[in-house]
Amino acid sequence: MSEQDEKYMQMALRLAKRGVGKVEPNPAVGCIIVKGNQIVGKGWHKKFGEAHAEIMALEDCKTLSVTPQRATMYVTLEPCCHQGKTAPCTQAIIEAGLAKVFVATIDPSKHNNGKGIEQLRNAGIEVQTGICETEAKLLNAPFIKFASTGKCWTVLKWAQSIDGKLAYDSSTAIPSTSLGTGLAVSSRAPSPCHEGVAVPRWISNELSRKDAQNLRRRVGAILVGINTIISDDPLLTVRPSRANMPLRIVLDSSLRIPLKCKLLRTAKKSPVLIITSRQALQTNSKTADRIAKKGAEVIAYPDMQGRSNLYFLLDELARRGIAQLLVEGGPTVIASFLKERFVDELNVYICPKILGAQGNANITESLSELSYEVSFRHVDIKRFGEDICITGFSEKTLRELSIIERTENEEDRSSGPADHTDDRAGG
Ligand code: AOF
Ligand code: ZN
Repeated sequence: MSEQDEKYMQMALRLAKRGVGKVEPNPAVGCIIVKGNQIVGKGWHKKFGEAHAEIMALEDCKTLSVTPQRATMYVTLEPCCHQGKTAPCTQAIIEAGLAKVFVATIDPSKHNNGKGIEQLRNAGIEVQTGICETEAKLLNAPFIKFASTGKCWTVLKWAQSIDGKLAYDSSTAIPSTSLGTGLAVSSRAPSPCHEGVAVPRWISNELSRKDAQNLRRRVGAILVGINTIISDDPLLTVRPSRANMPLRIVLDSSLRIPLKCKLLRTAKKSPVLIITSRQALQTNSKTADRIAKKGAEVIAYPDMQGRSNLYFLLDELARRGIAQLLVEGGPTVIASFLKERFVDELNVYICPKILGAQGNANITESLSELSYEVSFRHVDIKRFGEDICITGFSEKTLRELSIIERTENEEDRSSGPADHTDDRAGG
């Protein structure tokens, strides 16, 4: 594999990225076709349900009036060999008469998982795998997790002040100079749910909030705790809207959700799921009926026998085929996901403000009982005006998915009890 091959695959990866936020729960895939040192076709999977990257690239060859016969293909994911919403890509590649295919990484789906590569090889096409493999796996890590384990990829997202506050304190007066109004107070957003709230006050700036919208575009469900609904009254929708809107989930163990909140007012247009306790469902059955009439679904946790309710939630999401979940707060909910180690990806917006007593919902306090460290890898830092956003993947997840290598300790554990007879560290 040459430097040039790697360059072409990097190009294909850049094309693939254009599909993020539009193709999910499918993977984002890019493809380049090269003939005689010239790029003759480019393609990427543009939208869920539409043509795959390879088909787009083969079609693209027509614009240059070049036949892809005897050409080389660089594709970021193993070509599919099944009839899905579209016809198998392997068939199209074989029929087009390509000589060689470079594949960055395997598609671990049941319908593929090496079978696509095998089909190409059986047809006499040379296939080389593993080029830019880590980048390709990172790009589709949520897809890889769901396809190989059936479990949903969990993204935790919050915006905080430098002193760790996720919201403004609604009982604190603010100076008129900062908002141009008298004593108007609110938390992160304007809230018609309760009296006395008039002015939107966000922790993060508009650019950060726009970026957070991109996260929502990727996922099948967005989750918040009931306190976030009561204090912020968020809509939790994707704007501009898309055909299959993410499921909006509220963890509300006592059924405290205000019937007039934005979420319930829009439940008929965009699905809402309220998860509560069995006790609340029994004692407030009329409230549950009213919520259901608004178009929301209400379900109760089963008896978890001491295990966290989040196990039920994640099983339920898997059952519904939801591949990615975005957890948007507040601090109690975020901490409960971290306590159970249910985090695959992190997005934290840090805003240049120290809120002191004007701040509320302190993430640092909620996390103070976490008994272990959670580490993130492949970290990136982006700037949005004067806000910054730190993103990263859970180290544990990346190891479990073999995206990064397991440590020696982990390998010891998986190959049985460690033999300490030659322990030179001396224990
Ligand atoms: C490819 N190239 O660009 C993508 C692939 O329902 P369909 O027909 O869109 O098939 C979706 C499945 O195809 C998806 O689960 C994954 O296994 C594979 N995605 N394969 O050859 C592509 N997006
Ligand atoms: Zn395909």
